[in-house]
Amino acid sequence: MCNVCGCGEGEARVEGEAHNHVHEGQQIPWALRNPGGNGGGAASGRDLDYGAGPAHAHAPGLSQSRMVQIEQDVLEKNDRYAAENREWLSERGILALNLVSSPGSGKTTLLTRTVTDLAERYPISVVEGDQQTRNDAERLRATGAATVQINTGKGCHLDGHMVGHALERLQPAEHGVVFIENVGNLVCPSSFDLGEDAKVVVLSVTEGEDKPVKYPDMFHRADLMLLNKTDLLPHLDFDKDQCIAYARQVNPDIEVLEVSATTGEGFAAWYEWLEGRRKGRLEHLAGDLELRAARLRAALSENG
Ligand SMILES: Nc1nc2c(ncn2[C@@H]2O[C@H](COP(=O)(O)OP(=O)(O)OP(=O)(O)O)[C@@H](O)[C@H]2O)c(=O)[nH]1
Ligand SMILES: [Zn+2]
Ligand SMILES: [Zn+2]
Ligand SMILES: [Zn+2]
Repeated sequence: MCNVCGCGEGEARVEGEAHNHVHEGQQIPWALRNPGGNGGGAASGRDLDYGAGPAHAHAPGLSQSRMVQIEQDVLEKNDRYAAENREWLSERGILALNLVSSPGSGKTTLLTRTVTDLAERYPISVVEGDQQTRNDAERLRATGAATVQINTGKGCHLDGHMVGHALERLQPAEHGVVFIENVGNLVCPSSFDLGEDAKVVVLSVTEGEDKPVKYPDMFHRADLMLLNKTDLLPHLDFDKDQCIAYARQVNPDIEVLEVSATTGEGFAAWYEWLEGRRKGRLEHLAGDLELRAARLRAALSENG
């Protein structure tokens, strides 16, 4: 995992931002600072299994226990930023969805269509994550949606800190929806909470039906799987039922919708899912505010 080997450190840039403050403990490269210990890879038979041991990972020169410690530190720090984002979004009644997938599954195509179709219904803005280029942000901006690009450099996922800065720049409208397009990668983005309400994993039918069991963490943590590029099914040997069964094997609660981002097939159900989530978020906020108002009234009447 990159939070052990350090590949995610040091190069992220939020578009338009001179990031000149230093957060506590940010000057890592962890792996370089703490050499020593044995590499923890274990091989059995003819296979090489670098996921064996308590860290489920391998980094040359680091023991398994040291890797577990490093990972815990990184993730704890991330979780604090994510919690701040969550609170910030929740106070404003904003629904935030984290779109994750391997590269090229169709996230940007799906978002472009979604943002265009729903622009009249509620305010939508987008945080675009990529290692390099502003291409996706430009595709989104062409629809009129407010968009901030985050380039992660060598990093292979967005983290809570980057997204916090992107939200500050974006200033998304209250009661709206923020889509976060994560870096195309089925592994690392699964570990980093961004403060989102839900993870939506986009899997395209050209990738093969066994992805949910090959990369289980991502599917385990997702609330919804969008099975994209269904327009190509007639040309492929893709076992859709097996794919869905694999997804449910790693996550019995995962919801599944079949869509085609190029034709728009299946999008009505996706919009219904979104609307349901947004209502849930707003009802939750309304409930909290009613409770708060009741407490204020009680305090007022106590004061006579
Ligand atoms: N046939 C078909 N092609 C699609 C569909 N959705 C996306 N594509 C194509 O798949 C390619 C990749 O789409 P993108 O939307 O750029 O994918 P992405 O997930 O944003 O890619 P990254 O940001 O690089 O991870 C493009 O050529 C799209 O036109 C679909 O539903 N059907
Ligand atoms: Zn990584
Ligand atoms: Zn994209
Ligand atoms: Zn910062």
